[in-house]
Amino acid sequence: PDNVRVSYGTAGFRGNASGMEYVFFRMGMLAALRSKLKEAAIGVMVTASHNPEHDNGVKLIDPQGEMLAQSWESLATALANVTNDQLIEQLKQIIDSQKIPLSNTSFTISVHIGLTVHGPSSLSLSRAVLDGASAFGATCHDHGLLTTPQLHYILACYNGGDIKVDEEHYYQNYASAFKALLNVVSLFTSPVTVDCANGVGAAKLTKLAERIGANIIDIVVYNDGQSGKLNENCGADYVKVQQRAPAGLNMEPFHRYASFDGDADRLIYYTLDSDCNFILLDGDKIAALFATYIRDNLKKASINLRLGIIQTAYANGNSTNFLINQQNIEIACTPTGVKYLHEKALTFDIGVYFEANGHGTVSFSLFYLKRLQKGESGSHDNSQISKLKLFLDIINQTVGDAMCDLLAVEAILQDKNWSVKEWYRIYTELPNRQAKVQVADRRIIETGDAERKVILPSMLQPAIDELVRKYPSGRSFVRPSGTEDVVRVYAEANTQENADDLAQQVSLAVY
Ligand code: NG1
Ligand code: ZN
Repeated sequence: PDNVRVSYGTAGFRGNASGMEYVFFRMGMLAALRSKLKEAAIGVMVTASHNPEHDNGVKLIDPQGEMLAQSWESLATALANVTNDQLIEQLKQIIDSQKIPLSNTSFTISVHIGLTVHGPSSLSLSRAVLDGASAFGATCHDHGLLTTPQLHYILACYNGGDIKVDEEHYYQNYASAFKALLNVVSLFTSPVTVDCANGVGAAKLTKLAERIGANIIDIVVYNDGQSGKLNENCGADYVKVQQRAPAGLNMEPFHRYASFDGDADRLIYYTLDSDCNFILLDGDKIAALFATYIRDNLKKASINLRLGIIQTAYANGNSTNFLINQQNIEIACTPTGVKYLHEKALTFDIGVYFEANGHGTVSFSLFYLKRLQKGESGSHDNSQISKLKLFLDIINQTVGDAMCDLLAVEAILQDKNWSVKEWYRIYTELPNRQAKVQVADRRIIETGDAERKVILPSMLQPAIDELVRKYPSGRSFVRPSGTEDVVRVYAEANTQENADDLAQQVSLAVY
């Protein structure tokens, strides 16, 4: 449509599902072209992640399971926005500018597709992707329902030479890795309840839990989609932003609860303390748990490597203080969007990266693997090294994966003999608030310093600074959302009242 402009953002294209077929069709074409260029299979995921049921989205996955290269995001945007009359010309332009060898027939174009919802709109959108890819003669592998990280995993295995890889392979791989690690640590005693946001994660987590065995881990699936709506009053985004449990969940103090988002790439934990206060253990706390666990085991094994945690501006100020000042761990901050965190993580031997909303994973360098192998053949006690090697196997390094991250958290807590109480007490979060403001054009706001400062309009940052000064431990920033037509506001301060107040004041300044 003439008056509609879409753009490939941090989550690909996302929006109201109706009338979006043309975008999905064109992304099928683009995936086929990219496959030809890379001589490797490309993935296309159809999902609206944590967004409401009426939305949908599409994103491309590069050969090793990583996000689409940034240089191609603008090609995706250009292709999605031309009129039908201009489509062929735009495709030709991409083929010429990228030097895509279409006449070379020695490689068969291959596109893998997954989706997270099985409704009519989702099916017709994934059909549009298949049609677009087939238009370039692609062999399409339609995997049907998958979590987003499962498609990333399958694609990486496929391009690594395992062309028979399927969903079952994923369960076998992570279930056996988890069982192997638990042979080294101890057995479970208490269940973990997982809110699956009424999304695809419910069925997939049930399968994974079956492969592991109920005698090893007791996973109780909540919000399996039988009665509730996708992402409605539930799921990781709801719990994180609202700072409350999913609707209807009866919680008991110090039990472990977790939430996935709709496509199971985000994970957060929560519990109640003895006074029944709601306690959130978000991406920051998961990152702190992973990083300190890896660091402690490396230390015991006398291996000295560069470990870093990558955060965004949304990381709680007290998590950053704890990691830098008490744990002496190196921290880097990037703009929002996993691709930026992932890229930065690769500059460390071990890069632990999480967005506060629970999306994250760990990247291990080849150098790290070599050091582990060397350490293993060395003379000293190598139980730490085998733990580290087994821990590595339960991490999905391609992308943040709620199921794998859940197994990793559970394994670490077991190994440390920690309940959720010891975990949440490693530091206390500063009270915080997220808000959003509807403005005429969110793009007039430009940010710098990893989104921690507003550059334009020039009078906004001084106004924020002045407000922040009024609140002890105050911090606040604003940025245009990459997935919604809003400006997001974040504030933290010494008390919840102050954090709420600051968020409101800053929202007014934006407005
Ligand atoms: P935007 O809408 O740009 O804030 C949200 C999340 C990101 C990321 C993307 C993709 C927050 C504050 N923002 O982006 O971290 O996960 O969605 O899904 O959680
Ligand atoms: Zn998601």
